[in-house]
Amino acid sequence: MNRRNALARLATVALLGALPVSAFAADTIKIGLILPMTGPSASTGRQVSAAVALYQAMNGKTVAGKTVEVIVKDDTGAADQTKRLAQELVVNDHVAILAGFGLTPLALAAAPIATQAKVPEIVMAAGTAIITEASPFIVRTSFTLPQVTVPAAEFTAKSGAKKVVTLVTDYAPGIDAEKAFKEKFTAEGGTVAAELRVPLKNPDFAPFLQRVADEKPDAVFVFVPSGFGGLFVKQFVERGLDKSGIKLIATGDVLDDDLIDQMGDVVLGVTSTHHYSAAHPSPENKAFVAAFEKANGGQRPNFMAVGGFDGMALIYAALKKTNGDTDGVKLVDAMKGMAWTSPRGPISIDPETRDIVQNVYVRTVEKVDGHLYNVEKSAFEAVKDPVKAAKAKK
Ligand code: VNL
Repeated sequence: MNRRNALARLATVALLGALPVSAFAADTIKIGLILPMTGPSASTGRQVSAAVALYQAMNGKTVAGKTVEVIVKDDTGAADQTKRLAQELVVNDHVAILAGFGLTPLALAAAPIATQAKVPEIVMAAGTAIITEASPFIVRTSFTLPQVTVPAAEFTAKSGAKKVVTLVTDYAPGIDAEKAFKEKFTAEGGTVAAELRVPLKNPDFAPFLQRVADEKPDAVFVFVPSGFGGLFVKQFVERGLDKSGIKLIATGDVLDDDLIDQMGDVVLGVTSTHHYSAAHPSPENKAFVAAFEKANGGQRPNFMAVGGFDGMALIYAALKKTNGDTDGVKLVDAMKGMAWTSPRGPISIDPETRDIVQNVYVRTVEKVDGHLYNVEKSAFEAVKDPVKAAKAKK
């Protein structure tokens, strides 16, 4: 550590309000993995942490001659906890990297810590477009809602639907999806007749589904976060909407691989758009799914798992490139422009925005060997987050 770095670190420690402790153990690189391991989004924590563990089981725990140690912390889905844990991990545990972040408010809560401490924040799960703008140390391996929603709006318009109702969970990623859908669908000549927002906490979809039925649109476009799709589909069926002639079109969050096989045949034929399906037909994905299922009692990996797996791939590749140097600026620089083949297909990190560039697939629910899967039918290739792409053009 040179003098300037040492001073910067002391200043950071002072800022964060803690006592300076011993210097880094140079042969161990620590990653603080902050996730909702309990609470309503526990499935996301379980998927991401299992995939991170699988990455290390498949690729070893050593990079550039150093041992990579992952410290998992449960923020229960509460942003004040995320912030406190990020601070503790930086100050007390001297983590070189913060990772995880199951929901948008949690990713945003850690951003000031990443900036102050100059520690990379790898967002493996959350999906609101603006997240990467909250700190120059944020790099994302999940997706953005506008990225997967614009193709859904295009598909909906091409399918001949003229009048649509949108139904989203009422927080940042839902609003992102609602806006992206409306902008693209109206540009294609369609009309959005109603924009319905369902509370994030303890959602009851019934009154909103009644509104959908009353509007009699050609289709309903839906986003709910991972873990909530089962309840949505159950209430959709209870209200008889599966027999109403109103076409269901969703982001892949709704037909999550974690839950889809329990949803029943009512979802057969439903179209969604997303960046990952466990049915993605590539050798990389077949190996990933088989290893994940083997390590997790048959549990299928979902898009959250792939975000965690690729986040680790990115961290390992960056550490290789810096030859084990954990300087945050050097690590983020190493990550910019990185490109590789993920279980989801080809991906890269946009060097301008630090956001992920990836294929977005149009999928239909089908039965494969007696189980429900989102089977990919076509792809929009190398899609950037459209919100930041539009800003860059101005
Ligand atoms: C978010 C976006 C969370 C999409 C999700 O599941 C999801 C988020 C927990 O940004 O909060 O499927």
